[in-house]
Amino acid sequence: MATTVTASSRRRAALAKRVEKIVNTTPVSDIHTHLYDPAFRGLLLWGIDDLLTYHYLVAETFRYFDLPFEKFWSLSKTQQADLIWEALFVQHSPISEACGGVLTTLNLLGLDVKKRDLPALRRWFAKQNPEKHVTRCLELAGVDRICMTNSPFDDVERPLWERGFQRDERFVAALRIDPLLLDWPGAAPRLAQWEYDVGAGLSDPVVGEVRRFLADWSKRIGAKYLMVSLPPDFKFPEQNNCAQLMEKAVLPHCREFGLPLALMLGVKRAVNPQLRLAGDGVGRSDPQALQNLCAGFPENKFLATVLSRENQHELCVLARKFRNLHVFGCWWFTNVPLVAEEMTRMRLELLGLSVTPQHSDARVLDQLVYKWSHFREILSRALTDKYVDLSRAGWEPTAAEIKRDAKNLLGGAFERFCRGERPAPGQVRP
Ligand code: HDL
Ligand code: ZN
Repeated sequence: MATTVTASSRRRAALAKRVEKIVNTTPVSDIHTHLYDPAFRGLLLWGIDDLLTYHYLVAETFRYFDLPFEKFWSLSKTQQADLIWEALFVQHSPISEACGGVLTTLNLLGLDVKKRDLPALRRWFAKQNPEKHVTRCLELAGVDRICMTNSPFDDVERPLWERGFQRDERFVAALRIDPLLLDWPGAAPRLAQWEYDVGAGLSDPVVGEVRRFLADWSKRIGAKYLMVSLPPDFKFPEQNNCAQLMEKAVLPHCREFGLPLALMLGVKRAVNPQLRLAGDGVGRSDPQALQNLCAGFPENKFLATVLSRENQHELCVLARKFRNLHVFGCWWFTNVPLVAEEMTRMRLELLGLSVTPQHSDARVLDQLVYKWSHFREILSRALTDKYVDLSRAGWEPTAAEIKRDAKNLLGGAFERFCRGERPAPGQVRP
């Protein structure tokens, strides 16, 4: 018995090594981030102080001190980073995912973290060339395509798109439309200001102008998909502006342009407004709304991720029912090893390879390095276990098949879903 166990554990170890090597060398399409083309200059965050003042760490830091929120916000970024470093890395071990991620990134950048020398870290980053640092982080993370989050309602970002700039082809645009759907009374006057003939109502001519707005911006940025984050109580169909605009303007626009609509469900905005970007929370969504959309609009393609751990299984089962639904990412509060591992295994076991198990949601360039390093470990473990299960039935995956599967999961399935391709019967995709 001992001999058999040793032989099978040796086989597993050999397979694990092969899978890990393939997963680690398969380039990733990161399908949702808050990073920006370097042409956006200051909007692209990078370096140690941006890493430390990431809103995940801000939220965690406030748990360790009674500093008034407004006092913290009045500090400079460096002063905020000093407080965060002291609280989360010096006075306590940085064991949370967001803190550990900072150390993974610094370590993979070749920096010595055991000295706990923040000034020395700052000196290193201060010497980096921004353009070269972009390439270094992408190469270290193994990411060759980044989807941005682009909003015409962002007053800093909009003028840059209106002026036009030389695109970095590694950065792909996605059209974010939360204000349009979630705050129509606030969005309508802005569209009117941009010379779209809209009043507050949703008459046919107004809907036509909203579609012109969506068409103009989809073309201007070369949108890969449209996206919106939605509250836990999102219902569809519904007699409200959100559902009406989605049905009458957004979905027809997506069909006309052949673009997926990404629905990010379950976010409770401003649960604690004093935390600003760090103040959002999570709520359980009603999967019926997504079911109604997928069933009611079979010609539309829906990308979906949900924020509540409790919704993950329902989302996978829904994707089994609707081939126009593509599940993606361990979003935000689910992007911690315990939950991400559970979600990834659930998805492989319920959806096979027709899923995009992760996106980074990175807000700081350097985060790509840790977010993809941590997830690749999870994916390699889960994939290896699935291949071991297959090998027990005599099915040994070839290296080419493992490469094909990894490519699928790290962006290939997403690209095919966006193109709307489905292999003809008997045609095996590369
Ligand atoms: O709405 C979103 O796209 C979320 O990802 C929020 O931006 C959130 O603040 C975040 O960064 N999550 O990781
Ligand atoms: Zn996001």
